[in-house]
Amino acid sequence: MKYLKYTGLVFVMALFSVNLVSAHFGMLIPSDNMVMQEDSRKIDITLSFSHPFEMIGMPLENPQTFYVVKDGKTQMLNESLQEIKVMAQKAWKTDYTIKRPGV
Ligand SMILES: [Cu+2]
Repeated sequence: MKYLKYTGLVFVMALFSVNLVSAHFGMLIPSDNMVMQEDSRKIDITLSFSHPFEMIGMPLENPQTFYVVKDGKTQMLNESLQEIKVMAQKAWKTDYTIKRPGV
């Protein structure tokens, strides 16, 4: 019985790790994850789609909507998106200027 339980656990772990490694992710990565007082207020945001653990890129089509919401107000960022390549596949980039803390 003890053996069975252990086998079950290993099986669940194997299932989980296989899922994690073969999973694909939509990634939105800022060039700086903590903007301090003395840092530039302008950050780059990269949008991509891939299997990052295997370094396999997949094309990300131009998003229909891409925006920032602050105090219930929506700022559209679609027009600022520039096409780039991430892991040899179509991806997007934008500059975003932070105006004040909390944005
Ligand atoms: Cu996938």
